[in-house]
Order: sequence, then structure tokens, then C-alpha cells
Amino acid sequence: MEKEWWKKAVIYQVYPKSFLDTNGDGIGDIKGIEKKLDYLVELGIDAIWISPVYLSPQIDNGYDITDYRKIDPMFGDNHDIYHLIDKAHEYGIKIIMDMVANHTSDQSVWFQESRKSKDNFFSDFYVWRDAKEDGSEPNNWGSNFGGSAWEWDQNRKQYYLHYYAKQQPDLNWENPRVRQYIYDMMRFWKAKGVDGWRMDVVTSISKDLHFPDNPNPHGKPYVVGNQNNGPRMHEFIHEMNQEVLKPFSMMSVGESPDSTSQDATLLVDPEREELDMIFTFEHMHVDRAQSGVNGRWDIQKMDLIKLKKILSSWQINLRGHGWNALYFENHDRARVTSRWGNDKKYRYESATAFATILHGLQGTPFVYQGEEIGMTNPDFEIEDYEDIELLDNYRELVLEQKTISKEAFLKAARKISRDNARTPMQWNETDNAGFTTGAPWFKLNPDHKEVNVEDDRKKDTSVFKYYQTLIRLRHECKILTEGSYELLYPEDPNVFTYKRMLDGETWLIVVNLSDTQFELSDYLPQVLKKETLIIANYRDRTNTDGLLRPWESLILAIS
Ligand code: TEU
Ligand code: CA
Repeated sequence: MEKEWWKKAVIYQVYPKSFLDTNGDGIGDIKGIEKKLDYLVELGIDAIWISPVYLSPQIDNGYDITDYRKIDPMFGDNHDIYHLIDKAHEYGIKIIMDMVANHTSDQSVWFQESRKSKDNFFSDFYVWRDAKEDGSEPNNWGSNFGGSAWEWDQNRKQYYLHYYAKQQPDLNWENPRVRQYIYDMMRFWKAKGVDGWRMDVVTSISKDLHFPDNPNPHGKPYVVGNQNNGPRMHEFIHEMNQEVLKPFSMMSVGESPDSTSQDATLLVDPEREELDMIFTFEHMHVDRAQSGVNGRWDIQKMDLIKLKKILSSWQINLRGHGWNALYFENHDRARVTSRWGNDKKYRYESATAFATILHGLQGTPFVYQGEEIGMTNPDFEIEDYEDIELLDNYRELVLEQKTISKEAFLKAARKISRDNARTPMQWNETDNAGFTTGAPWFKLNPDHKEVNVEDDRKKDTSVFKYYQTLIRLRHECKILTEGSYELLYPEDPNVFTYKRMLDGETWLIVVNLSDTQFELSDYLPQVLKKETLIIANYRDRTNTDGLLRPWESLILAIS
């Protein structure tokens, strides 16, 4: 296998539950992924990251795992995934599995045993602490899904820690046996042919064992914080690298909610032998109000100047020190066309504009299912949503604490909630969009009559075709993988312009992220000897004359 194959690759994320159902039970399955391999080959991607398909009670859609080595019957069986891995490899596609090792499901045998007593083999597999004298939680830490991060266990008469739902107890990585069990599980999947790992909140595995209270400026009962980059994080990740990733050459991309481009270099510096890439959250918070009482639900208009600044800092600070993972969408993010684009009047244009920004950068682009046809956020009502994060936060903030109105919460949910990306994949214009012949587990986006794979691919303005070209460029043009980066016009609030340079060649990426038009020449060098259009999302663009129209994007080779 080519070393560092992922540097030239584009990786496609499948959220299996919503991808394709092949047995009519309304839930996407592993056979559904296999059925669409030829579609993915046509798109041109190199690897698939599959969100969790392991045995799970599905409290958090599979991010609560009961058995790491067993496929949940809802998705098929182990044989199905082995078959998929082999088939994908025949097509030249690599398989990246999701490793959720910060926590398990409370149904896992490890936890079931752990809660039985303080002195059995599994007792120390989780983070248990005594109550304070008054019986309350060990500290004021909050869970990401609302309430305390501690849950009382009547049997052990102790609290256990859970950064997410109370059905997702956090593993105790201080215990070497926990770590060895995880590494063994990773070797098991390597033996089945898995090529790499996406590591769920891997920066949370080391806890601050002093358990200090979090600062509480708004006087809340519980506060989320201090969950990442704990004291032994680098040590644990390095150990995992030495035990599994390096000897078995597995690719790794770690989810890293709290890293800035400065601390990221420690995680991805090849010499430190930790991870190949990380997913930062920094650029995804440019529409979050600072110091809001309601966390992610206090939103504001997207700040393009800030987005440019953050993406540029990652391009520059990681260059020569580590590799970027590039994304705008995944199963935790809304559809970018609706979130930051104009999904009504300029859906095709804004979908391709964001794609151009992302695929023009240095790093490995990740495409989330449906992003390649410009799928949008559905305008759901509260009753339509399924996600535990959204529903628990709604109950706590709107109904209990009343710090945000129902209207404001719903407005935010329609913009940024995770469920926006989890509606079934839209394959065609039929009633269930070709996703299932049964009753879908989750409501479809009503726009599937207009927005679907079959129709998109027939159009001149096809988001899919645009992605095909971008992905081909990533494979063929060294300047995209290796070229240096320079941001132009950092203070321009509407247009994102940057240069990539390699061996005397310069590419200019110009993307209008607004409904307004501008003089294109304002964004080009004053003297242009030669210009070659590499890609453009307005089909009538053949040269650099005229206006830069709403959401217009282009890549030019210039000299
Ligand atoms: O997400 C981690 C994470 O930080 C999210 O809670 C994020 O803050 C939020 O979704 C933004 O709205 C990972 C998984 O990707 C997510 O699906 C899981 O729910 C979570 O871990 C727990 O496993
Ligand atoms: Ca099914």
C-alpha cells in the first residue's frame, strides 16, 4: 500500500442508517453501502468512512457501542461487513471504520460488570467517584447532551462519568487493560481488512483527575468544559500509534473539538507518531455567538472574515508540520448550503462554491453523503427531530431553564442541528427518494422531488459532476496537494480568494460567498500574462472578463 495514500485522497463519509435500505425495514444497511459502491467509484472517491455499525442500543445512533466486534443486526451481520470490505478493495476503495473508544454503551458487558462492585476485573474500566458529603455529584461538570456529566449508580453507590448521554459511560484510559482491550479490538478489524480509523472524540480520553469545577459565569447547575486535551492525551495516543497504527499501517483521523492550529501540530506532527490528521471544530463555530448562555444554540450570522482567518491559520501553521483534514459537513453538522449558503435561489451555486473552497486547500477533503448533490436542511418542527443532543438540550434550555425561547431554539435547530444531515439520502424523486421501500426511520427532506442523485446527474448544473471534476483535480494536480498557500484580501467580507503555489506555478481560487456581484478584475493581479481556467461553476465562464456573479467560484492557473 502506498505510504501516506490519504494525502492525495478524497474520503466519503457514509452514515449507514440514512444511506440505503435494502430489506425494506426503513433503516439503511451494510448491503446498501455495497450496492452503491459503483456510484462512489463514479464519484471518484478513494476511501469510505463508515459511521458506527456495531451492536448498540442506538441511544446516540451507534456512538454508544455494546460490542466493538459485532455488527448490529439492524445493519446486517459481520459477514456483510467483511464482504463489503473485500468488495470495496476490489474497486480500489479503502475502508475507514469509526472508533468510539472514549465511552461505550451502558449495555456493554464491561460496564455491566463494572457497576457490580468495586473489586472485580472490570471495576476500574470506567471513571467512578464517590459523592460529595451532601450526596451531590463530585463536581459541576455538564454532559454535552444536557444535565450533569455524573450519574449515580444505586448498586455501587458511586457516580460514574459520562461526557455524553448517561447511557454512554466514559472509559478509564488510566487503566492499562482498557487500553489493551481497545488496541486488540483495532487489530481484530485490521485482520478483516480495515484500512484506518476515524476516532471519535479521541482528545477526551485522558481526564483531569483533579476534577476541578468548571468556571460558571452564568450560574448554571452544570457546565460543559475541560473535556479535552487532558494531561496524558498525547501519551495514550502515542502508545496507540506504537501498538497498532504504525505496525499495521492504519490511517488515523482524530476528532479534536478543542484544538487550535497551534496545539494541533503536536497531534499530527509525523515525528511524534500520534495521528495522521485531526478534525478541528474551530472553523465550524464562526456562526456561534460568543459567551452565549445556550452554547451551540446561540447563533449569529456567519462571519466570513473569521472563517478565512481560521482556515488560513490551519493552512499556514500545519504546513511542514502535519496534515489537514478538510470538511464542512458530517453527521454532526448541518448542510453547508443551507447553513452558510443560499439554498433557495442559489443552491447549485452555493453548494459548488463551498466545495471549491474546501477542495482547493491543502489537506484531505472529506465529503459527507448528500453533500455531493447539494442536499439541504429540512425545515422540521420540534416533533420531527430524533437526535438526543437536540431533544435533551430542548428540554433543558427551553422547557426547564427557559434561557431560550422555543422560536429561537427552533430557528437555531433548523440552521445548525445535527439532524439536518441525518435525513435519508435522496437517490431519486419517488416517495421515499429511493432510500427504502418501507417506512423510513426518519422523515425525509420534502425537497427530494427536486434534489436527488438521479435528477442532479442529468442536469448541466450538476453538483455531482462538479465534485467529480474537483476530485479528479485532487488526484492529478500536485499543486493542490503540495502547493503553498496564501490568503488574499483577508478583510473582504464577501469573497474568499487565495493562491496555491508550486514550482513556479500559481493557482488562484476565487469564490464569491454572497448574493451580490462584483468586478472579477478586483480580485485578480493587475497584469495577467496568461490565464487558464481550471474549473468554474458558471458554465458560460470562459475567461476572466466581467462580473463575479452570486456564489460564483473559479480556479485559475495564472502567470
Ligand atoms: O461528537 C463529538 C462532539 O463533540 C459533538 O458532541 C459535537 O460537539 C456536537 O455534535 C456538535 O453539535 C462525536 C460524534 O461525532 C457524535 O455523533 C457523538 O454523538 C459524540 O461524539 C459522542 O460519541
Ligand atoms: Ca435495512
